[in-house]
Amino acid sequence: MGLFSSIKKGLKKTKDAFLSKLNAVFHGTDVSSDFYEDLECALVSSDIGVKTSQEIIKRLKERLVEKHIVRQEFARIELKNILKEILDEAPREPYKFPLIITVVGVNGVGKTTTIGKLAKYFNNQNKSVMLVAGDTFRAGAIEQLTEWSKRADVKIVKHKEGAEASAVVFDGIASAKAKKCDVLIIDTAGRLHTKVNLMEELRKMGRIAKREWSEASFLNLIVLDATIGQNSIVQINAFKDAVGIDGIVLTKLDGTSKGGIVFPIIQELKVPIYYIGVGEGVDDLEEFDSKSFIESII
Ligand SMILES: Nc1nc2c(ncn2[C@@H]2O[C@H](COP(=O)(O)OP(=O)(O)OP(=O)(O)O)[C@@H](O)[C@H]2O)c(=O)[nH]1
Ligand SMILES: [Mg+2]
Repeated sequence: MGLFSSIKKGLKKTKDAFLSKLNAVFHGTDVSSDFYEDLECALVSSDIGVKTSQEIIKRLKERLVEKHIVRQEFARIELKNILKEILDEAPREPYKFPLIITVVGVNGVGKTTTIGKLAKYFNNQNKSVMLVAGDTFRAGAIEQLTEWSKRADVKIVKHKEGAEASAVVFDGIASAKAKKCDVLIIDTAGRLHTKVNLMEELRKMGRIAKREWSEASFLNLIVLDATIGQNSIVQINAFKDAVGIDGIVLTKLDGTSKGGIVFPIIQELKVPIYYIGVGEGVDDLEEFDSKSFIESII
């Protein structure tokens, strides 16, 4: 499937919900006094959050005055432009190799699946990839990552269940350096952002990685389940404070109408979204692109 059609398919539920709310607001000819209030309600109920919805309304009001717009059809075009501008406020950094990606997040959000997809994504770009089975805690986690390594046809470094996660990272880096890998992707156990000792374990993994491969570039990606909506903001802030977050992967967009969550994530936190997950298969990962995202929902 082409890039655009795959994103469209993944965002269909978000689009259907968003459009029906917008159509209920943009039903007249001119922008009336109730218009902004109705629009704010539509935005807030589309998971855009109060703060970002108010910011969008503020910008829209200014824009319409500036351009002398009164017709709803033109206001709608301006709204689309503003939504796109917001998504461009936290751009992704280009990759530098060798690259160590540590994938973190709460339980069950799609970390391991995303790693499988990322492995295939880099492999397709002729990068040499190695996975590190840093989730030594959950039963079956190592086998699950091993399966993904086979599916994506990449190398994996693993220890036994119960081993110390930092020790696996240490070995993974030694092996990746020896084999001159371009990308090392570290799986981590799911953890509630409120668990202080587990956050300390993540920090330790990060310290070891930096010490052992100081020439590499580092990317901490948090995986978020899009179906949880507003709670994503809380999770990002907690992981950001504990280990630092460079970017986001938003998974399970295919199963939810809550895709509007990307707006407050970017507008309020200024953390870039790197990828979106639009299914359970190895190819169901797309680079986040503001233009195709907007075109897919509005
Ligand atoms: N529909 C859909 N399902 C997904 C997506 N990404 C992951 N999943 C599913 O989410 C479930 C959990 O995925 P995992 O990759 O095991 O999640 P995890 O974060 O590694 O889980 P823990 O290691 O237990 O914390 C699996 O059933 C995946 O197939 C996605 O983009 N879309
Ligand atoms: Mg996992």
